[in-house]
Parts: sequence; structure tokens; C-alpha cells
Amino acid sequence: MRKVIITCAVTGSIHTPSMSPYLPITPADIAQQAIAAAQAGAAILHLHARDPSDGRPSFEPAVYRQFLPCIHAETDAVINITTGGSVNMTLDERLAAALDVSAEMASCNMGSMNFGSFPVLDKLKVFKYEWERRYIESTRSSIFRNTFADIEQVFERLGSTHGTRFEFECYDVGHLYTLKHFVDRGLVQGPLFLQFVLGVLGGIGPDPENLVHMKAIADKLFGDRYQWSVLGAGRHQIPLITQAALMGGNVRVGLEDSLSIGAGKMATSNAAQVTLIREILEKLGMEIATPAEARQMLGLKGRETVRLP
Ligand code: KMH
Ligand code: ZN
Repeated sequence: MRKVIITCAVTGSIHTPSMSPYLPITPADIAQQAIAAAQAGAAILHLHARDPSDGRPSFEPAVYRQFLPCIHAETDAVINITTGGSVNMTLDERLAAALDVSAEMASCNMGSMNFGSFPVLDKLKVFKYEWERRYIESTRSSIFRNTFADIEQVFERLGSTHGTRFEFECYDVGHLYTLKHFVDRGLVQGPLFLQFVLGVLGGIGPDPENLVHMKAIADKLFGDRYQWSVLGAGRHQIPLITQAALMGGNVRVGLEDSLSIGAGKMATSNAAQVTLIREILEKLGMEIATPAEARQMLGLKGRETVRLP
């Protein structure tokens, strides 16, 4: 029976505290929700940090170290640290936490792009913290920067030096060709783990035929040397990842990607989304990969290599 890897992206940097009372902000909340997500079946935890005082995205290794040891001690899930950070961080800042713990896995974003969350301002008018409105509005004019040189640095400083493997975030078909370019240059080796990201404003849209096309192009470029997963932004999350699983892929859920669960209901936790997709997959006759199985499928360096107590 095929094993499906569930990744849970616990908090991210796109959503802000006023959008959902369930979005984990403090280190204690992030740890608690991450552990519950792992217990519900997530083999990989994709993690960002937030400033405990007001929830703004943080890159500080010291803040990560307020929740990572607890997650590492309580679960054997793969800890996957973002290098995407948030749009206004420098590359050094974005790499700091993954370097600090010699991460087993880290995200790697495969191209510079627009990344707009500003349409939410049409509906969201009341903010808990003043930074939120400015931050969301800034996505109208900022660029999510991931140049070829930036990506080379991620490979060199994390991949070559630490043996970190990557969740390659591909927001459009062109990003697959960029990854192929780096594979051809020998800068990254398989098994590759591609995350197809559909539904971000600035990336490919959340249409089922786009997913079919991205998979077809990835097959052509990478043959059988890759694993793939899908995340659907917002309300497209569950339908798109169910399609992905039926097509042979893995899935990503989490409040980083969607604050809702099913049709228009607010998700009260990350674990609730993990449980929902787990039930769907099991009803479809699939099995959920354990962290050990995910490590084997993705050729990871192992939990004990991470610098966490
Ligand atoms: N927020 C997602 C659309 C990263 O952390 O590197 C993509 C993401 C980026 O997870
Ligand atoms: Zn992320």
C-alpha cells in the first residue's frame, strides 16, 4: 500500500493574529500545536517563528529555540525550518535558524515573485496589532526575492555544509525548470522533495488542470528521482491535496496555508486539518507515512544529527 507523507505548516508568516484566534503565535502555542499535529499523523513539521509579544514574523534563532527543543523531545517528526521567512527579511536572517540547529530539512523557494495577501484588506478591517495592516499592505509592492544567487547560497550553506535536504517550493511551472537547472549543475541530488504551491496571488492558480500540468512537467524533468507534495492556499487546500494524493503525491496542510477547514469553517487547530486529510486518505485506501518512513523516502540525514537537546 502506498504511504502518503503529511506535512503540517504550523504558523507561517502570511497570516496575522487578527485573521484567526487559532493561529499559534507564542513559542508555547507553536510547540503545543506542532506536537498535536504530529500526534495526529504529520510526519513533517514545517516551522516559522513569531515574535511572542505581537505575532509578527521572527527570524531569531533564540525564538526558535523557545519551541524547537520541546517539539524535538516530544515527537520524532521531521523538523523542517523555513528559509522563506517573510518578505522583508534578508537572506542571512532567513537562513539563521536552520543553520543554528543544522536542520534535517528546510524549505527552499525556487524563484523571485509577487506574493500578495493584500486583497484580504477588503474584508479585514479590525486589527489586534498595528503592524498587521502595514505588513499586509506591503505585499502589494514587495518582491519575494529568491534569485539564482540566493538559491545557490541556500544550497551551499545548508545543503553542502549541513547535509540539510529541501522542500523545494515551486509556485509555478518555471520553478521546476529552475530546479532542473540546479540538478544538472550537480548542486542538488535526489531524492528531491517538490512542494507544488497553488493558489498564491503571484503564482500559479489553484485549478486542477494546473496540478496535472505541473506533475507532467516534473515527470519529464525528474523521472522517478523525486517525491512530490501539494499545498493549496486558502479554501483550495483540502480539494487540491486530495487530488494530489489520488495522483500519487503527498500532502501539506496547516494554518500557514489555510485558516479554514472544509467549506468555510474556521480551523480550530493544525491537528484538526491533519486529522481531516488523514481520514480522507485512509477512506481512499491509503496509508499515512510515519516519520521514519518519510525519512527513508526522502533520504534525510536523521533526527539525531539535528543540534537540539
Ligand atoms: N507560505 C507558503 C505558500 C517558506 O516557508 O519557505 C510557502 C512557504 C514558504 O512555506
Ligand atoms: Zn513556510
